[in-house]
Amino acid sequence: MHASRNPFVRVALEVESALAEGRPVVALETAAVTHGLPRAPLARALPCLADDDMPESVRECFGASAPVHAALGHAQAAAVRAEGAVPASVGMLRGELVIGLTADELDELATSGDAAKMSARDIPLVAARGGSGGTTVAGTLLACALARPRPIDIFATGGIGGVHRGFAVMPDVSADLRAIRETGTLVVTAGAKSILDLAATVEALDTLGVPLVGLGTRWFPRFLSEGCAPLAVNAVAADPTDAARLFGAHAAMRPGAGMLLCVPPPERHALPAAVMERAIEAGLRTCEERGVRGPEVTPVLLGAVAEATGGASLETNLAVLISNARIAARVAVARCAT
Ligand code: PSU
Ligand code: MN
Repeated sequence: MHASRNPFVRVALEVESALAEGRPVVALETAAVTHGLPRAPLARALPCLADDDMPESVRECFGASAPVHAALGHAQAAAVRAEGAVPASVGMLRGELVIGLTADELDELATSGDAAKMSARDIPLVAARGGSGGTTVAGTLLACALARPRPIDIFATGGIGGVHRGFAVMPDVSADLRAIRETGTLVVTAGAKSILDLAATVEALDTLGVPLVGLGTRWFPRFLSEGCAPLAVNAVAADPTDAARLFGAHAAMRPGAGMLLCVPPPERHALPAAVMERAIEAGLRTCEERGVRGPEVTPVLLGAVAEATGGASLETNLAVLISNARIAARVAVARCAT
């Protein structure tokens, strides 16, 4: 008797074979593609593409006419491949949760006019209606758990959701936090998005018992800003191989629980903290004026911050999303080698 297939889930053959053979796989979210980035080409060349060590295959994704949200999806997948791992971009197309979107499918998702922003709770609802959507961290973690023949245990994002500022008045806490606790996957992230209350977010992760590992840092990073929040991580990984070692012990002893690998933004591309903070305050005012609530808060804030920094935060966000995909792939490769 063979296991029954889930009619709502499709695992790409390439991803399925890699999982079956114990080769490295990295899951990638698509809420940044569908809801986190502008749907137009960049106004100027992306600075991180000029880095010496940037793979040519990643550079090629950002043609002059390519809308940046679609380019990012391709670039993250190319970044994972360049490190020798298989990318599993996650998204829903016409009611089917796809784990391992092809380049054409990524374009279909990027150009879909009514893609939903899907956290875990939304995925079955959108599936039942035959809809399409991008997955948040929580949504992508659900896909990691549903992957066959075994779950995907490494995943890259830009910055996780968390506890929003002003939560005493409006308790907006991202479902990402609980999903990380409940899924046995390593999440590679530049800390939590600094549009949040980072101290409260770290406290919430502490309560949930999610271990924070810093890659070459003792402190929780500040997403796109340089410098660190004065919030200590629980362990420091010297390099991706060391991170794989720490995660290996975690996975063996706490199966079914997640871990965060906190990676500061690439130094050359990080924003001065004061610039970022002013932009976030402007963004929070925009949300207040427009009465933005719920899942719209994060995309509106990110957009307002990009506007207030003249596009600089967008460039840093892209650098972080690409860099985290590469680092996640290095950890996945190291994990499979041991
Ligand atoms: N990282 C980014 N850009 C993004 C996100 C992460 O650099 O747009 C997305 C992730 O999908 C994350 C979501 O799960 O923002 C958080 O949304 P919310 O605060 O509504 O849970
Ligand atoms: Mn929220």
